[in-house]
Amino acid sequence: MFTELSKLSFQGTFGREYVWQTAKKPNCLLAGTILGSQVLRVRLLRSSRLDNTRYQLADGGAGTLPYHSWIVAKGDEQWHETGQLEEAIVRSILEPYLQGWAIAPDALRLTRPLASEERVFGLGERTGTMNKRGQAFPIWNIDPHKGHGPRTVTMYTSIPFYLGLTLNDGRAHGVLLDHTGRVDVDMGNSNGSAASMTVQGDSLIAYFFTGPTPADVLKQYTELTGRMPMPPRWSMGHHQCRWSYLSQKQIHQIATRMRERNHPCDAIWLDIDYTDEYRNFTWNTSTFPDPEQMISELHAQGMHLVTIIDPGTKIDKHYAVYQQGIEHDYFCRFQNGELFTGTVWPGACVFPDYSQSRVRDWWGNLYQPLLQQGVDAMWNDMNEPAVTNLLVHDEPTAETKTNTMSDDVLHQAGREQPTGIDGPPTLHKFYHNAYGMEMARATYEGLLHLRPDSRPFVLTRSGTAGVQRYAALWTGDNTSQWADILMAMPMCMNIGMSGVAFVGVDIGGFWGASNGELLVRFAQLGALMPFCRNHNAMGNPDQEPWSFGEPFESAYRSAIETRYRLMPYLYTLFHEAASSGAPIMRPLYYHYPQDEQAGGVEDAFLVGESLLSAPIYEQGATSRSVYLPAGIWFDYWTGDEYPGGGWNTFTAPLERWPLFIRANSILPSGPVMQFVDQYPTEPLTLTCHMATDGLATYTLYEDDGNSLAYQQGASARTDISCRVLKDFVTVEIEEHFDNYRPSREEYEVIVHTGGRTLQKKVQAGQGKMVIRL
Ligand code: MIG
Repeated sequence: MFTELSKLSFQGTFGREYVWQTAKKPNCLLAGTILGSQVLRVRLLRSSRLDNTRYQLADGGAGTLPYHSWIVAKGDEQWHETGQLEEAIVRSILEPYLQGWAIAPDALRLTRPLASEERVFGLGERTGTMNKRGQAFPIWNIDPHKGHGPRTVTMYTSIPFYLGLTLNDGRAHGVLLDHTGRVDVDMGNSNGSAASMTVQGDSLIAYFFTGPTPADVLKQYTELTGRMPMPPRWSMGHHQCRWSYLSQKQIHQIATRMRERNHPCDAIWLDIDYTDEYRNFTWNTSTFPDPEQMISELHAQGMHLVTIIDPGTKIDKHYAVYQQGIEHDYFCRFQNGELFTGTVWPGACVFPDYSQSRVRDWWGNLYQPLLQQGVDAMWNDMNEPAVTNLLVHDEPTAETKTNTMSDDVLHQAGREQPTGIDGPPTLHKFYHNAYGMEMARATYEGLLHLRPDSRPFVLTRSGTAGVQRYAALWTGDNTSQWADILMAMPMCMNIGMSGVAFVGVDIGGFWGASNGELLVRFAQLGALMPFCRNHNAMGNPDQEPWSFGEPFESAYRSAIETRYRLMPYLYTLFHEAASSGAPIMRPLYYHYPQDEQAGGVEDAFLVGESLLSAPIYEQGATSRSVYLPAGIWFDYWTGDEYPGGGWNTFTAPLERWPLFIRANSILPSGPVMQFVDQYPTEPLTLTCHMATDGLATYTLYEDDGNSLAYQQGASARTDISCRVLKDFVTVEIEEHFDNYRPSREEYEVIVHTGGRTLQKKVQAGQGKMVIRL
């Protein structure tokens, strides 16, 4: 039974917060504040006292809020914009957000109105339709038994953030609950005009982002929860993974085949079977007798190696990681002090308590031997955490709370220093969704510490709001079936709209047998997803690019070659995500928020602002219908022009899929390479697709692709513009090289306009160039 808070009386300001109290018992407080000019926070406390102990932020910096947060990365003292607003004004801004708070004996709830035209996006990794309006589900990370389908209620990564978009006026706003326990979300399911989010416990903290565009909401949301740091360029290439490549010899064969058969590839991945009976940080020395030799051969081929590490630590008194963890008390325990154990691949396991910074530091340093042997990056799996002995009995549609750690494990966090860096000890029940993210954080911070001059690359399966600060995300165990190509699009678009730009699905599908046609269509989807990795489960037929012969092998290759050609464009988009939180893979409404039709498109996506990809997701299909928003669009393959603002059917023989370029845009591209850093991008091609009377501008971002120097501004920005006015076509290039100079001799400028193609080569490095074509 929930009682809505009413009869609020204003108590005054305490620090930055404006505090209201309920008149009746039970006494509660609502404390609100404005951060920046478009971010607000209101928190409900089941208490008549405002707790004002300081806390520490996820990035280790000091904050001024009186509570601890795993999600938030920017403390109150770092928001400057509001200045000196008058008290009465602040109160009037906050007042609309004081409605809809309710309390029950063991739960708290926030209810926000849903406008009649409002659609609901975001909410992290979920199957089903992109618009979540009308649905109810829990936010609770689990490993769904045997993959996921349209009815899976919750998955590995859930994010308590939604973006509301009213299509009639194109306005967007966002709501985040700063909560890592279970959240029961109801987006207009039980009451069509209300969105509610319910948590257990004594405190409910919500942030509101005022938009008004989808891009503004993402900017505001990621200013609070953090942004992806630039990953190494090689991680944007094509990856080949398998559960499992079983030997050093096999790794050598796969890498060599990639090169011999000209399949661009930047990394090979080792799944759990490289280890000594699933002990983390060990090798099976009979199948991998000389990892260093293996890795140096890979490096000589321009390949990288990524290894998997799970949290489950084998209980084995002869195993050093177990010994150290026991000696220093690094593993999770119940409140009564008993160790939490669960069965995973190695058999009975204990689990590191990543809520403690001393445990994260320890775990981070455990990667040292692997890095010394040359391993390039890490893959964290099973970090919901998944406990498989329970998984067997799990019925994911009915039960979402099993197959993971027990609610009453007590994470020690800051232990006897609750106001220190990690905050106070927390029950698993309230920490659960942060477990995977904090493991990824331990990995990311460990890699950064051990290799301070290189950008870490970490892939995680589990996470929550803010995980983008530490890792890229893949969507776990999909299936080799047509429905999964379609399902990937709304899922990944919503993940991108939840602040996690670096995302992808297993190309070819994980469970079940793939086939040539399905694999090719999967590769065409993955070719323009931010993360591009082929992965397959044990026991299935092989699905490497060559596995099904011709014509599939060539079609796979050409999809991936398209990605490599567009690498300058993708790289610039990664930088945009790192600096403003913009997704790379974008729903159409992101750029066309007032377009009713665009708002409903779930089977196509924008890559940045200029490309629209519409993968094939039906067996045997050689055409499909595509919605093109208003404007003119150019077919990527043929250069044909199409008017937007409606649906059209486009052909798609096996080796192609519908892919379009928006008119009045500039697309940078380079030659195909076998791995991203094989050569400098030479020549850099700037293709301008222009209306007969048009203007396009673009800024290309480049840097060294691997070091952290970009954080000190070592980068190249090249401003390009193209103007077409009847017969006059002018392209301007202006280079800004700031402690980084791309090695380049020339630009190739191509302009498509009014059925003509104009072309010129220009010497690079002249600073500013005006080119008339
Ligand atoms: O229970 O490590 O999602 O990508 O290949 C399966 C084996 C455990 C699940 C991951 C998958 C990986 C597999 N893992």
